[in-house]
Amino acid sequence: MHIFTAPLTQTQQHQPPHEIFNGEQEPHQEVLARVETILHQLQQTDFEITTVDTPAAEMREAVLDIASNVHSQAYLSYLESTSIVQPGRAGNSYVYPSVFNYRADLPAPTHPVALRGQYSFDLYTPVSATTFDAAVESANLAMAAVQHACTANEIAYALCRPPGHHAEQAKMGGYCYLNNGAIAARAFERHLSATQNATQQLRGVVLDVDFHHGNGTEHIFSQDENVLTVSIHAHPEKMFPFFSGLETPEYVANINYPMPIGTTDQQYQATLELAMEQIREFEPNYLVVSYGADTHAEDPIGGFKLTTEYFERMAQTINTLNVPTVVLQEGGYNTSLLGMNVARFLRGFSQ
Ligand code: SP5
Ligand code: ZN
Repeated sequence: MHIFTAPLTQTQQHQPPHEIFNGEQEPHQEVLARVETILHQLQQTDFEITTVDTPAAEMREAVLDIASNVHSQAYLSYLESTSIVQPGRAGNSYVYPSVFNYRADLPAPTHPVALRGQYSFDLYTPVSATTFDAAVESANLAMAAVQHACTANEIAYALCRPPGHHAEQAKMGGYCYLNNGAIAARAFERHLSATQNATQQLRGVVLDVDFHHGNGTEHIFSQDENVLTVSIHAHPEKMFPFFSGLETPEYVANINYPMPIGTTDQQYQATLELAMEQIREFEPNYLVVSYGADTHAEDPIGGFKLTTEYFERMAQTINTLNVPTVVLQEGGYNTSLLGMNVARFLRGFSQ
Protein backbone atom coordinates (compact mmCIF):
# COMPACT_ATOMS: atom_id res chain seq x y z
CA MET A 1 0.00 0.00 0.00
CA HIS A 2 1.41 3.36 -1.06
CA ILE A 3 -0.21 6.66 0.01
CA PHE A 4 -0.45 9.72 -2.23
CA THR A 5 -1.28 13.06 -0.63
CA ALA A 6 -1.09 16.74 -1.53
CA PRO A 7 0.85 19.48 0.26
CA LEU A 8 -1.53 20.89 2.89
CA THR A 9 -1.21 24.31 1.27
CA GLN A 10 -3.00 22.83 -1.77
CA THR A 11 -6.02 21.33 -0.02
CA GLN A 12 -6.17 24.40 2.27
CA GLN A 13 -7.20 26.33 -0.82
CA HIS A 14 -10.68 24.88 -0.59
CA GLN A 15 -12.51 25.62 2.66
CA PRO A 16 -16.15 26.46 2.08
CA PRO A 17 -17.60 27.83 5.32
CA HIS A 18 -21.12 26.56 4.85
CA GLU A 19 -23.60 24.52 2.87
CA ILE A 20 -27.23 25.53 2.46
CA PHE A 21 -29.92 23.12 3.60
CA ASN A 22 -33.59 24.07 3.77
CA GLY A 23 -32.60 27.68 3.24
CA GLU A 24 -30.34 27.65 6.29
CA GLN A 25 -26.58 28.03 6.38
CA GLU A 26 -25.08 24.97 8.05
CA PRO A 27 -21.39 24.34 8.73
CA HIS A 28 -19.81 22.72 5.69
CA GLN A 29 -19.03 19.05 6.36
CA GLU A 30 -16.28 18.58 3.81
CA VAL A 31 -13.57 20.20 5.94
CA LEU A 32 -9.79 20.41 5.84
CA ALA A 33 -9.59 18.57 9.18
CA ARG A 34 -10.61 15.42 7.29
CA VAL A 35 -7.27 15.34 5.51
CA GLU A 36 -5.36 16.25 8.67
CA THR A 37 -6.82 13.38 10.69
CA ILE A 38 -6.33 10.85 7.89
CA LEU A 39 -2.72 11.90 7.37
CA HIS A 40 -2.05 11.86 11.08
CA GLN A 41 -3.26 8.26 11.35
CA LEU A 42 -1.50 7.09 8.21
CA GLN A 43 1.77 8.51 9.52
CA GLN A 44 1.49 6.00 12.40
CA THR A 45 1.45 3.10 9.92
CA ASP A 46 4.38 1.77 7.92
CA PHE A 47 2.79 2.68 4.58
CA GLU A 48 5.01 4.81 2.41
CA ILE A 49 3.64 8.32 1.88
CA THR A 50 4.39 10.43 -1.19
CA THR A 51 3.47 14.12 -1.16
CA VAL A 52 2.69 14.98 -4.77
CA ASP A 53 3.89 18.50 -5.48
CA THR A 54 3.55 18.89 -9.24
CA PRO A 55 4.03 22.48 -10.53
CA ALA A 56 0.59 24.08 -10.97
CA ALA A 57 0.66 24.64 -14.74
CA GLU A 58 1.95 21.14 -15.49
CA MET A 59 -0.65 19.63 -13.18
CA ARG A 60 -3.53 21.55 -14.79
CA GLU A 61 -2.47 20.39 -18.22
CA ALA A 62 -2.09 16.72 -17.24
CA VAL A 63 -5.38 16.62 -15.35
CA LEU A 64 -7.38 18.48 -18.01
CA ASP A 65 -6.00 16.12 -20.65
CA ILE A 66 -7.59 13.10 -18.92
CA ALA A 67 -10.57 15.03 -17.50
CA SER A 68 -11.61 16.02 -21.03
CA ASN A 69 -12.60 12.35 -21.51
CA VAL A 70 -14.85 12.57 -18.45
CA HIS A 71 -16.31 16.09 -18.29
CA SER A 72 -17.64 18.35 -21.04
CA GLN A 73 -15.31 21.00 -22.40
CA ALA A 74 -17.83 23.70 -21.48
CA TYR A 75 -17.92 22.52 -17.85
CA LEU A 76 -14.13 22.35 -17.59
CA SER A 77 -13.83 25.83 -19.09
CA TYR A 78 -16.38 27.16 -16.62
CA LEU A 79 -14.61 25.54 -13.69
CA GLU A 80 -11.30 26.93 -14.83
CA SER A 81 -12.83 30.39 -15.28
CA THR A 82 -13.94 30.45 -11.63
CA SER A 83 -10.27 30.72 -10.68
CA ILE A 84 -9.99 33.97 -12.61
CA VAL A 85 -13.19 35.94 -11.92
CA GLN A 86 -15.18 35.53 -8.76
CA PRO A 87 -18.02 38.03 -8.45
CA GLY A 88 -19.04 36.89 -4.97
CA ARG A 89 -20.69 38.88 -2.24
CA ALA A 90 -18.43 41.01 -0.09
CA GLY A 91 -17.14 38.98 2.85
CA ASN A 92 -17.96 35.65 1.27
CA SER A 93 -15.60 34.48 -1.38
CA TYR A 94 -17.73 31.38 -2.07
CA VAL A 95 -20.50 31.66 -4.64
CA TYR A 96 -23.63 29.50 -4.79
CA PRO A 97 -26.14 28.95 -7.56
CA SER A 98 -29.50 30.70 -7.44
CA VAL A 99 -31.28 29.46 -10.59
CA PHE A 100 -30.84 25.92 -11.86
CA ASN A 101 -31.20 25.26 -15.59
CA TYR A 102 -34.87 24.50 -16.08
CA ARG A 103 -34.65 24.41 -19.89
CA ALA A 104 -31.65 22.32 -20.97
CA ASP A 105 -33.12 22.19 -24.50
CA LEU A 106 -32.46 25.90 -25.11
CA PRO A 107 -29.06 27.51 -25.85
CA ALA A 108 -27.01 27.87 -22.67
CA PRO A 109 -26.94 31.40 -21.22
CA THR A 110 -23.77 33.22 -20.25
CA HIS A 111 -24.63 35.41 -17.26
CA PRO A 112 -22.46 34.46 -14.22
CA VAL A 113 -25.59 33.65 -12.19
CA ALA A 114 -26.87 31.44 -15.01
CA LEU A 115 -23.54 29.66 -15.32
CA ARG A 116 -23.57 28.76 -11.62
CA GLY A 117 -26.97 27.14 -12.05
CA GLN A 118 -26.00 25.56 -15.36
CA TYR A 119 -22.97 23.76 -13.92
CA SER A 120 -24.19 22.68 -10.47
CA PHE A 121 -27.03 20.61 -9.11
CA ASP A 122 -27.15 21.56 -5.42
CA LEU A 123 -26.36 24.14 -2.72
CA TYR A 124 -23.73 21.98 -1.02
CA THR A 125 -20.97 22.69 -3.51
CA PRO A 126 -19.88 26.34 -3.69
CA VAL A 127 -16.89 27.67 -5.60
CA SER A 128 -14.15 30.13 -4.69
CA ALA A 129 -11.27 31.44 -6.79
CA THR A 130 -9.05 28.58 -5.51
CA THR A 131 -11.53 25.70 -5.67
CA PHE A 132 -10.47 24.74 -9.18
CA ASP A 133 -6.83 24.37 -8.14
CA ALA A 134 -7.81 22.19 -5.19
CA ALA A 135 -9.99 20.01 -7.43
CA VAL A 136 -7.15 19.67 -9.95
CA GLU A 137 -4.74 18.65 -7.19
CA SER A 138 -7.25 16.10 -5.94
CA ALA A 139 -7.65 14.55 -9.41
CA ASN A 140 -3.87 14.66 -9.85
CA LEU A 141 -3.50 12.46 -6.75
CA ALA A 142 -5.90 9.94 -8.27
CA MET A 143 -3.77 9.92 -11.43
CA ALA A 144 -0.54 9.52 -9.44
CA ALA A 145 -2.10 6.55 -7.66
CA VAL A 146 -3.03 4.98 -11.01
CA GLN A 147 0.47 5.44 -12.34
CA HIS A 148 1.86 3.75 -9.23
CA ALA A 149 -0.61 0.86 -9.41
CA CYS A 150 0.38 0.25 -13.04
CA THR A 151 4.13 0.48 -12.61
CA ALA A 152 4.91 -0.67 -9.06
CA ASN A 153 2.52 -3.62 -8.81
CA GLU A 154 1.23 -2.27 -5.51
CA ILE A 155 -2.17 -0.92 -4.45
CA ALA A 156 -2.19 2.88 -4.14
CA TYR A 157 -4.41 5.14 -2.04
CA ALA A 158 -5.06 8.77 -3.02
CA LEU A 159 -6.11 11.11 -0.21
CA CYS A 160 -8.38 13.07 -2.53
CA ARG A 161 -10.03 16.24 -1.26
CA PRO A 162 -12.40 17.53 -2.57
CA PRO A 163 -14.09 14.19 -3.31
CA GLY A 164 -15.31 13.23 -6.79
CA HIS A 165 -18.07 10.66 -7.18
CA HIS A 166 -21.05 13.04 -7.28
CA ALA A 167 -19.53 15.25 -10.01
CA GLU A 168 -21.45 14.73 -13.25
CA GLN A 169 -20.18 15.14 -16.79
CA ALA A 170 -21.16 18.83 -16.67
CA LYS A 171 -22.28 19.56 -13.09
CA MET A 172 -20.65 19.89 -9.71
CA GLY A 173 -22.55 18.68 -6.66
CA GLY A 174 -22.31 16.74 -3.41
CA TYR A 175 -19.02 18.52 -2.48
CA CYS A 176 -17.50 17.23 -5.77
CA TYR A 177 -16.07 19.18 -8.73
CA LEU A 178 -14.00 16.75 -10.80
CA ASN A 179 -14.93 13.07 -10.82
CA ASN A 180 -11.70 11.56 -9.51
CA GLY A 181 -12.95 7.97 -9.87
CA ALA A 182 -13.88 8.43 -13.52
CA ILE A 183 -10.59 10.23 -14.17
CA ALA A 184 -8.74 7.31 -12.54
CA ALA A 185 -10.56 4.83 -14.79
CA ARG A 186 -9.61 6.79 -17.92
CA ALA A 187 -6.03 7.09 -16.65
CA PHE A 188 -5.92 3.31 -16.15
CA GLU A 189 -7.12 2.81 -19.73
CA ARG A 190 -4.38 5.04 -21.00
CA HIS A 191 -1.59 3.39 -18.96
CA LEU A 192 -2.65 -0.18 -19.55
CA SER A 193 -3.40 0.20 -23.26
CA ALA A 194 0.16 1.47 -23.72
CA THR A 195 1.55 -1.76 -22.27
CA GLN A 196 -1.01 -4.40 -23.24
CA ASN A 197 -1.80 -6.28 -26.39
CA ALA A 198 -3.74 -3.75 -28.50
CA THR A 199 -6.27 -6.29 -29.75
CA GLN A 200 -7.51 -6.97 -26.25
CA GLN A 201 -10.31 -4.65 -25.08
CA LEU A 202 -9.51 -3.24 -21.66
CA ARG A 203 -12.23 -3.52 -19.05
CA GLY A 204 -12.38 -1.92 -15.66
CA VAL A 205 -14.57 -1.55 -12.60
CA VAL A 206 -15.33 1.40 -10.37
CA LEU A 207 -16.62 0.05 -7.08
CA ASP A 208 -18.23 2.76 -4.96
CA VAL A 209 -18.53 2.03 -1.25
CA ASP A 210 -19.29 5.57 -0.08
CA PHE A 211 -22.54 5.95 1.90
CA HIS A 212 -24.06 7.99 -0.92
CA HIS A 213 -24.84 6.81 -4.43
CA GLY A 214 -22.03 7.57 -6.88
CA ASN A 215 -24.34 9.31 -9.33
CA GLY A 216 -21.63 11.04 -11.34
CA THR A 217 -19.51 7.95 -11.93
CA GLU A 218 -22.56 5.87 -12.84
CA HIS A 219 -23.83 8.45 -15.30
CA ILE A 220 -20.47 9.23 -16.93
CA PHE A 221 -20.00 5.53 -17.77
CA SER A 222 -23.66 4.75 -18.37
CA GLN A 223 -23.08 3.96 -22.07
CA ASP A 224 -19.57 2.51 -21.73
CA GLU A 225 -19.70 -1.27 -21.76
CA ASN A 226 -16.02 -1.48 -20.78
CA VAL A 227 -16.41 0.27 -17.43
CA LEU A 228 -18.65 -1.49 -14.94
CA THR A 229 -19.86 0.81 -12.17
CA VAL A 230 -21.03 -0.81 -8.95
CA SER A 231 -22.34 1.19 -6.00
CA ILE A 232 -23.53 0.11 -2.55
CA HIS A 233 -25.27 3.04 -0.89
CA ALA A 234 -28.15 4.35 1.18
CA HIS A 235 -31.50 3.99 -0.56
CA PRO A 236 -32.10 7.25 -2.46
CA GLU A 237 -35.66 7.38 -1.17
CA LYS A 238 -34.18 8.57 2.14
CA MET A 239 -30.83 10.07 1.29
CA PHE A 240 -28.80 12.34 -0.94
CA PRO A 241 -28.45 12.35 -3.95
CA PHE A 242 -32.16 11.34 -4.07
CA PHE A 243 -32.57 11.25 -7.88
CA SER A 244 -30.45 8.20 -8.66
CA GLY A 245 -29.24 4.97 -7.12
CA LEU A 246 -31.87 2.44 -8.11
CA GLU A 247 -31.51 -0.15 -10.86
CA THR A 248 -31.24 1.57 -14.26
CA PRO A 249 -31.81 -0.96 -17.07
CA GLU A 250 -30.78 1.42 -19.86
CA TYR A 251 -27.24 1.63 -18.46
CA VAL A 252 -25.01 -0.91 -20.15
CA ALA A 253 -22.71 -1.93 -17.27
CA ASN A 254 -24.04 -0.69 -13.96
CA ILE A 255 -25.13 -2.36 -10.75
CA ASN A 256 -26.72 -0.53 -7.83
CA TYR A 257 -27.33 -1.87 -4.36
CA PRO A 258 -29.58 0.56 -2.45
CA MET A 259 -29.46 -0.35 1.24
CA PRO A 260 -31.75 0.55 4.14
CA ILE A 261 -30.86 3.07 6.82
CA GLY A 262 -29.38 1.11 9.74
CA THR A 263 -27.49 -1.37 7.53
CA THR A 264 -25.14 -3.49 9.69
CA ASP A 265 -21.73 -5.06 9.06
CA GLN A 266 -23.39 -8.42 8.33
CA GLN A 267 -25.92 -7.02 5.86
CA TYR A 268 -23.27 -4.97 4.13
CA GLN A 269 -20.90 -7.92 3.89
CA ALA A 270 -23.54 -10.16 2.28
CA THR A 271 -24.21 -7.49 -0.34
CA LEU A 272 -20.52 -6.81 -0.95
CA GLU A 273 -19.93 -10.53 -1.55
CA LEU A 274 -22.66 -10.52 -4.23
CA ALA A 275 -21.15 -7.42 -5.79
CA MET A 276 -17.67 -8.98 -5.83
CA GLU A 277 -19.03 -12.09 -7.55
CA GLN A 278 -20.47 -9.88 -10.31
CA ILE A 279 -17.21 -7.94 -10.55
CA ARG A 280 -15.21 -11.17 -10.94
CA GLU A 281 -17.55 -12.28 -13.74
CA PHE A 282 -16.81 -9.02 -15.57
CA GLU A 283 -13.08 -9.97 -15.57
CA PRO A 284 -11.72 -6.44 -15.19
CA ASN A 285 -8.15 -5.40 -15.97
CA TYR A 286 -8.16 -2.75 -13.24
CA LEU A 287 -10.17 -1.65 -10.20
CA VAL A 288 -10.96 1.80 -8.82
CA VAL A 289 -12.42 1.84 -5.30
CA SER A 290 -14.30 5.00 -4.33
CA TYR A 291 -14.12 4.76 -0.55
CA GLY A 292 -16.25 6.78 1.85
CA ALA A 293 -16.09 6.27 5.59
CA ASP A 294 -19.50 7.92 5.90
CA THR A 295 -20.92 4.38 6.16
CA HIS A 296 -19.59 4.32 9.74
CA ALA A 297 -22.17 4.15 12.55
CA GLU A 298 -21.04 7.47 13.98
CA ASP A 299 -20.86 9.51 10.84
CA PRO A 300 -22.72 12.81 11.31
CA ILE A 301 -24.48 12.69 7.91
CA GLY A 302 -24.57 8.91 7.31
CA GLY A 303 -27.07 6.35 8.55
CA PHE A 304 -25.48 2.90 8.35
CA LYS A 305 -24.10 1.05 11.37
CA LEU A 306 -20.74 -0.13 10.08
CA THR A 307 -17.92 -0.51 12.62
CA THR A 308 -14.28 0.51 12.35
CA GLU A 309 -13.21 -3.17 12.54
CA TYR A 310 -15.49 -4.03 9.65
CA PHE A 311 -13.64 -1.70 7.26
CA GLU A 312 -10.68 -4.11 7.36
CA ARG A 313 -12.93 -7.04 6.41
CA MET A 314 -14.56 -4.93 3.69
CA ALA A 315 -11.14 -4.27 2.16
CA GLN A 316 -10.11 -7.93 2.39
CA THR A 317 -13.29 -8.88 0.56
CA ILE A 318 -12.60 -6.32 -2.17
CA ASN A 319 -8.93 -7.26 -2.48
CA THR A 320 -9.44 -10.60 -4.24
CA LEU A 321 -9.12 -9.65 -7.92
CA ASN A 322 -5.37 -9.43 -8.39
CA VAL A 323 -5.55 -6.52 -10.86
CA PRO A 324 -3.99 -3.01 -10.59
CA THR A 325 -6.07 -1.23 -7.94
CA VAL A 326 -6.41 2.27 -6.55
CA VAL A 327 -8.42 3.43 -3.56
CA LEU A 328 -9.68 7.02 -3.69
CA GLN A 329 -10.98 8.96 -0.71
CA GLU A 330 -14.57 10.12 -1.14
CA GLY A 331 -16.69 11.00 1.93
CA GLY A 332 -16.46 10.39 5.69
CA TYR A 333 -17.24 13.26 8.03
CA ASN A 334 -16.62 12.16 11.60
CA THR A 335 -13.29 13.87 12.02
CA SER A 336 -12.55 12.08 15.33
CA LEU A 337 -12.85 8.63 13.75
CA LEU A 338 -12.08 9.24 10.10
CA GLY A 339 -8.32 8.66 10.33
CA MET A 340 -8.79 5.38 12.20
CA ASN A 341 -11.43 4.23 9.75
CA VAL A 342 -9.25 4.94 6.73
CA ALA A 343 -6.17 3.30 8.29
CA ARG A 344 -8.25 0.25 9.16
CA PHE A 345 -9.65 0.01 5.64
CA LEU A 346 -6.21 0.30 4.04
CA ARG A 347 -4.80 -2.30 6.39
CA GLY A 348 -7.23 -4.78 4.85
CA PHE A 349 -5.50 -4.33 1.48
CA SER A 350 -2.04 -4.97 2.85
CA GLN A 351 -2.28 -8.57 3.99
C1 SP5 B 1 -18.74 12.87 -1.17
C2 SP5 B 1 -19.94 12.90 -0.28
O1 SP5 B 1 -20.03 12.08 0.63
N1 SP5 B 1 -20.83 13.86 -0.50
C3 SP5 B 1 -21.99 13.91 0.29
C4 SP5 B 1 -22.79 15.11 0.00
C5 SP5 B 1 -24.09 15.03 0.74
N2 SP5 B 1 -24.30 16.16 1.54
C6 SP5 B 1 -25.56 16.11 2.18
C7 SP5 B 1 -25.44 16.73 3.51
C8 SP5 B 1 -26.78 16.85 4.17
C9 SP5 B 1 -26.56 17.29 5.58
N3 SP5 B 1 -27.63 18.10 6.05
C10 SP5 B 1 -28.49 17.45 7.00
C11 SP5 B 1 -29.33 18.47 7.68
C12 SP5 B 1 -29.46 18.20 9.14
N4 SP5 B 1 -29.41 19.41 9.87
ZN1 ZN C 1 -20.78 10.21 0.87
